[in-house]
Amino acid sequence: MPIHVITADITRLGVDAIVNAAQPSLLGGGGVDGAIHRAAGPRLLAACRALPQPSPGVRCPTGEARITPGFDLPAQHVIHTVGPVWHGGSHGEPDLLASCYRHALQLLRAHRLRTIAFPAISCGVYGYPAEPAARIAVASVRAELADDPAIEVQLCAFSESMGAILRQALSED
Ligand code: AR6
Repeated sequence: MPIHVITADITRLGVDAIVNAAQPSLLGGGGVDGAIHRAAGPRLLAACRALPQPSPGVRCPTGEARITPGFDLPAQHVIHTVGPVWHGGSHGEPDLLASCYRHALQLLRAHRLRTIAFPAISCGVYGYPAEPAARIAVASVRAELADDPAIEVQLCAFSESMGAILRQALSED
């Protein structure tokens, strides 16, 4: 179960699926979400709009994931997940963040895909501190994939500092 840390623009990666750190509406936003929608083209927004809404305006509850094609992206698919907004850490944030990684990998498997790249979910606009978020990313990917050597995971930082934090988390046991 290889896990790699890379520093890159996730929209450039030709993997089976890139993960989007979205908001519950799945209708786009700033940060990596905005970058993915721009690079994927307008068909991505149309595909997101077409997803069912379990409650008004919510296509993906926090901690869950949904899959669409990648359209104009080099990646075949986008797995949209909604990370928790950081409210100090005692409002279920760690469990919800772990749930994002778990659900994304479960969708990857369900669609018989093999390679996936994750951005640092919740670490931008949603304010999750980078070090604990990186430890959760590594631990939840390891836990979910312990029995699956076929899946290849890239943890994709957008800055050298986030890359260093992810590499540190990966080196801890
Ligand atoms: N490639 C890889 N990582 C990126 C890229 C990129 N092109 N662009 C940004 N990042 P954020 P969140 C990093 O704010 O905190 C949106 O408006 C970024 O440096 O994108 O989960 C949504 O619509 C940071 O480390 O996502 C939601 O409203 C990480 O991606 C909200 O923001 C996540 O930052 C979600 O907030």
